[in-house]
Amino acid sequence: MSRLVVASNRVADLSVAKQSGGLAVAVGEALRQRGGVWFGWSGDVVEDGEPDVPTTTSLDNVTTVTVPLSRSEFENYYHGFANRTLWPVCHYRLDLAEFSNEFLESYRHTNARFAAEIEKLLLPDDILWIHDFHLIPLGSELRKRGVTQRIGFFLHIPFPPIEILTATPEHEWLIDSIFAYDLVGFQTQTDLNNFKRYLLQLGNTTFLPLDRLICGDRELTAGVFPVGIDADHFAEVAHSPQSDRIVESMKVRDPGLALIIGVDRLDYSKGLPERVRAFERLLELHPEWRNAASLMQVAQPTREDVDAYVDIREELERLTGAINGRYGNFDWTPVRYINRSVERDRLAAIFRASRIGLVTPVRDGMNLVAKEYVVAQDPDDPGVLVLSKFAGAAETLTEALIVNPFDTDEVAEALHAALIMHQSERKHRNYALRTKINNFDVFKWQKDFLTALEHSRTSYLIPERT
Ligand code: GDG
Repeated sequence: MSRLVVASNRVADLSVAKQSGGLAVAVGEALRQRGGVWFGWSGDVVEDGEPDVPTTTSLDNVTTVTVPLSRSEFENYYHGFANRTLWPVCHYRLDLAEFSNEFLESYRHTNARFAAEIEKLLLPDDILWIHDFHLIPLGSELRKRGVTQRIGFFLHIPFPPIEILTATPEHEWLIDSIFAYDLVGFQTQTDLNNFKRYLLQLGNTTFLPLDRLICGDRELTAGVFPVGIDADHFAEVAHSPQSDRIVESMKVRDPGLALIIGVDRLDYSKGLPERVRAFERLLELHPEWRNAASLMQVAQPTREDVDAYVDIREELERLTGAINGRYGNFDWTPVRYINRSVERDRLAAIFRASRIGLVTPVRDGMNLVAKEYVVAQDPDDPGVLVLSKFAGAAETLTEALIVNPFDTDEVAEALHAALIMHQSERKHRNYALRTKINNFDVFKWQKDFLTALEHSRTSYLIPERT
């Protein structure tokens, strides 16, 4: 088995990976099985003139190598091209996208710098797995340096339709750089179709069966690899003695209250204002839920240096305040808004105690919260998942109540339907969803991607190996 080299924006601490979620566990497991290196940003920013040497730590056969960003890289590469250009473009939000040559140059330059660092770590038989929008051109930068090993790329966020992508200056360069990879993976068929439609319209790609794509002298395999969760572990945490205690104390504190739970980074892609409006509409259309149902929204702060994130936070706080002022009373708070991170164990217990998991992004690559909510339920008396059709997860989780997050009335009616749903239907839906989530967990995702990468045809094989 080849050694694995992973590159992603951030690197998980492998000694505590279980706490940080499934992705870190799955990548960690692949690295431990094969031995290898995990490369990424340390999270530190160094000022001009300060040393920016990599930090290396090793645990058994896995080494993590992290580098700081310079102040200018942090502003222009990370908070610039990644967060202010690519993130909004890939979430269909051209209105929020900022285009600047300085951002683009820094994005290219930082990826080139990372490539130089990674090249030093490589052995001839390694395979490389690069993650997400921060690092799209990393593969082509590695190729420029003569790297011939197999390289795969996985995009965690949506691939937008051509009509949106072509508004991005230098989009041809960006997409062309994907052809440096041997395998490119997307979350959904929609994303893969968007990618292929872009290539079709640009007209310089030959399409072969099994999504093999030829452009110039390069061959690339494209595929759909929906990311999953560590389902067994999350279900276990949700049913631990500590969770039992949390669930019990929540019942004692608010007897009979139907809790609707939302958990998201406070990001404009997650549809949070739309969600609060839909809950308010539920109270208008079905007043029997006043004093009887509450929306609990955990909104972990994120990217607070970017204006659009300040705006979304203010809008959410305004809406929450207004609805609580209008409907709340001494005994009942309609919306409980928690603007900080909650520990993972507690989250699992809160999911289990909630009658509805409300996951209504206006655009989302996959959405892992939807999957976590389902497996945290008590299979004999489960809650209901209400899921946006614009989450990648909706492509497979078809037994959820699928809604259009922009249609306030539709979401409100879905909430009502979920709240009155008979136990037998809830069990039936939960069983079907749980089976899919268990069968396609994060370990299968990791294995499927790496197997496909190892079997991908590549025009970069070192001559003596072909
Ligand atoms: C990107 C794509 C894709 C959230 N709040 C807290 C907390 N969380 C955890 C959740 C979940 C994770 O963070 C969020 O994952 P999502 O999938 O929902 O969203 P993104 O962060 O946007 O991730 C997304 C994903 O990559 C994987 O490919 O699904 O579409 O955008 O695990 O539970 N965890 C804790 N406290 C919180 O307050 N501990």
